[in-house]
Amino acid sequence: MSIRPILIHPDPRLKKVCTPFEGVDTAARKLADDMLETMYDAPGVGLAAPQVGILSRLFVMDCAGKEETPEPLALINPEITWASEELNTHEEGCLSIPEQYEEVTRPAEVKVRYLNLDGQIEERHFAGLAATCAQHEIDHLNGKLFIDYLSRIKRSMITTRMKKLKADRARAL
Ligand code: GNR
Ligand code: NI
Repeated sequence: MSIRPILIHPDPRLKKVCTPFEGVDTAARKLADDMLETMYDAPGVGLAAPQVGILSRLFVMDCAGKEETPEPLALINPEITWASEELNTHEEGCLSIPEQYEEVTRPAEVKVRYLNLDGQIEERHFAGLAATCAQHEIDHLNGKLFIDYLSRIKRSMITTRMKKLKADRARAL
């Protein structure tokens, strides 16, 4: 297992529509393992493949509470098969947009169908933080970031901050 560097917005790779997997092989399992390690190290509750520069339809998540048993999940070719009418507003953050938090409104509950690491079809029902997280991750696979739900002015302020952060980090190298 290894920790992979997380891309910071703005980056053209975070704007791409990712490609589905044709099947689940060792390379996919290794990528999922690395992404889980990278996510726990960050730390975060989710991580999508494009955030580590891989433009494939895979994300990992673990929304178990601090005192609960960890529940690592890897979802390949995920699709939302049902979304509740009821909406939920949650403060979101993103490992590709460090330290910026804003409220986003999304369906409160979703069902997601996907392939697990054994290549079998599974479907899960998510609510609460897990529902928000799964939708945030699927957005990443479609080149969409949570700041795309904000006003242009908020989005451009955040983008300016991130450009500065990237410049500072590059200078520190
Ligand atoms: O760690 C994360 N926390 C989070 C909080 C609220 C809504 C979404 C998220 S996902 C984020 C990790 C991340 O950037 N995943 O793409
Ligand atoms: Ni994110």
